[in-house]
Amino acid sequence: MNPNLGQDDTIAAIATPAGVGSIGVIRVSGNHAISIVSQVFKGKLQEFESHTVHHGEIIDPSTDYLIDEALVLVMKGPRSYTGEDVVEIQSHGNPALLQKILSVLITCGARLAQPGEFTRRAFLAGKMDLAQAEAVMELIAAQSNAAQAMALNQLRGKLSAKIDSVKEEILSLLSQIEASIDFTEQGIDLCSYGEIVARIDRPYQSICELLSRYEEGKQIREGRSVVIVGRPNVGKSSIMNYLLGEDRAIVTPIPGTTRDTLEERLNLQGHIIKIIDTAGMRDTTDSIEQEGVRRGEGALKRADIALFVLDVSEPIHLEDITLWDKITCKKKIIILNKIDLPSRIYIEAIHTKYPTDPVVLLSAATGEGMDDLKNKLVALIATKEESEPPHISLLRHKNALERAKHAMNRALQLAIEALRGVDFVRPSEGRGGIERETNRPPHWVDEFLAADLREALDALGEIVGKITTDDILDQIFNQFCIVK
Ligand SMILES: Nc1nc2c(ncn2[C@@H]2O[C@H](COP(=O)(O)OP(=O)(O)OP(=O)(O)O)[C@@H](O)[C@H]2O)c(=O)[nH]1
Ligand SMILES: [Mg+2]
Repeated sequence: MNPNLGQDDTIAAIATPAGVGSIGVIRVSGNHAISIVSQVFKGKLQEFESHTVHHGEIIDPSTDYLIDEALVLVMKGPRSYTGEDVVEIQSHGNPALLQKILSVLITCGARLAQPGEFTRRAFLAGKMDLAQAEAVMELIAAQSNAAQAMALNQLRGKLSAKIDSVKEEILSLLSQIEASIDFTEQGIDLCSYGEIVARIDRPYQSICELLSRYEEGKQIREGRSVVIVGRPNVGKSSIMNYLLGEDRAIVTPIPGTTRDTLEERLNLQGHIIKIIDTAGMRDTTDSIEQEGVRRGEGALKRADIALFVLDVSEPIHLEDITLWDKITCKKKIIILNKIDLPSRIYIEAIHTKYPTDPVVLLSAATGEGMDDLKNKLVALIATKEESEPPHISLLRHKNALERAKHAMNRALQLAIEALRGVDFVRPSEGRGGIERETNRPPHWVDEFLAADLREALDALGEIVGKITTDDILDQIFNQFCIVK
């Protein structure tokens, strides 16, 4: 944020999207929000109770000119989004009118809000942590039900709660190790290395679990990519067109019609997917087609889900089998297309050969089997947002978790080595028990362990914003739309 712009300023912005609407909302936040709006609103705003709505006239105080009739909502801090006094003006949704009200408010002492400044203030006031603030932006941008559910979970603190519980475990171990360091001279052990290993491993596993959900979280956020592959002429482009409901790709009876990959976005029962049609895969000497096949193979490698299309009206080709071996994505559907024609494939054999992959009998010509294809596709895409642990979908969170994971792994390896060392020099029975202080690894082991645990805590703290620099805050909040 521009360092010349003060945190104490009262800020204002139009909250509703650009364009004409039946109503438009202007939001004002800051210590002087009520006194500034009082100058443009005819009515005793100062005396209104918090969280009440009032009808009145909005005027230009320099001329007394009536601008509009509006509803005004008063929310006094700290019980407001930003924690400060907030006033919202609901006027008619004419963009010129809204601009006029905004400029009058600015003349009266408000400042135009920077992108993300309302949410930044909410974060600085402790109304939400950083992961929740980011969730506000994610929720505004979410394009599918699943992405909305994921952002809402994050906003409601599910990710933050998980991070906090992992931090709590690490912190309690760290404080015990630090106490151990202080008592080393007296030969007092506060916990054994066996226990330390177990207590590092638990949060370490939780971090790994969170990281393992990143790819899926990213796919939910950005939409999954679904690639249609098969040898030439099996009906890939026809399937793409049917799913899109339009003649997007060229379809002809000539094998090798599609030359380039073709991408479109599609909303399938509330799930956004990126569907990609590819050139038919075959060995060819045509250099344009070769490039098309190469691009198709690249799309197949990057895709989350593959739709592998076979033509039932022809026997299985060698090209079908070669292509099958190239499909490495975990999720796939086998489509047996052209079932309106006499079948020359023994369908049972497909089920037997690929027992775990869903198979759809389809006709892109008549539409038969399309609902089955959509349902099977949605079943592959759908995730249970309530399941543990929460998804992470932002690169910033992934990077921080990776740093935490490395630090925890270092600590884990060191603790395991220390544990082995104690076992190797265990004194013989019957000589007064185990003299642990003489067999303990050197004191620096505990100091290194403490340093690694602290590093992991710092990295986790960055996610929820306990340890954050102004630069990081700028990077995050600058991505917001102004009014949030
Ligand atoms: N009878 C019948 N014909 C189909 C069906 N699906 C596609 N076709 C026909 O099969 C031919 C090839 O269809 P496309 O959709 O172009 O096949 P493609 O796999 O995209 O082919 P390339 O782009 O060459 O790789 C066209 O003549 C389609 O009309 C189907 O379900 N039944
Ligand atoms: Mg095609």
